[in-house]
Amino acid sequence: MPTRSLNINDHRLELETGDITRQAVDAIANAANSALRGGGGVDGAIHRAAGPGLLDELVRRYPNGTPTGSAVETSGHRLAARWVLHAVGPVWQGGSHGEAEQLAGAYRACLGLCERLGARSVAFPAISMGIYGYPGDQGARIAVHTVAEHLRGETSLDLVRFVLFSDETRALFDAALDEEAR
Ligand code: AR6
Repeated sequence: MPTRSLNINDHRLELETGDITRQAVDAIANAANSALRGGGGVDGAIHRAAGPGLLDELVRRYPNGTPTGSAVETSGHRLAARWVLHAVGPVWQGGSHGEAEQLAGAYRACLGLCERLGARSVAFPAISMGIYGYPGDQGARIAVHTVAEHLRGETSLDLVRFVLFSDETRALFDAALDEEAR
């Protein structure tokens, strides 16, 4: 599927189908867990591509991990990206346990790190929408809306790209972008 984009105040919000570990952007976000010690899904793929230095840095800098709804940064090690933003989305528990606010918080924490680091471009996976079981339509809507709101404000970011791993997930983000552009 071709890349799609929406311009917001001269900043670009893009949707792409692919593998986030191959992105040549300033920062890529990781869908991590609170322990920050690696895992499956996109977390496993990022650790494999970055090499063992990534886990070493996490252990050294974040011995206690980070709470759900927050994010921390490391360098990109062997990745093309300069930074990895390790975001912890919520495990879906039915929707009445603060999941929506935690998911938005995970995206916002990464966007805040980008501002602090001076990143001009960042790529996100569909946080919580795999192993953590977040319903796709709601998860995509929160992701796109949280980023769009951020790009409407003061920002150092020129580009925010969602890199979706399957056509199914991509379709959910396409629908969310349609809604946001209305
Ligand atoms: N590039 C882009 N997206 C990917 C890639 C990739 N290389 N690989 C998978 N995805 P998940 P979660 C998609 O399960 O739901 C780990 O064990 C995937 O298809 O990776 O937040 C962590 O350590 C899905 O759409 O993350 C945590 O314990 C999306 O990335 C837990 O999983 C997120 O799926 C986090 O679960």
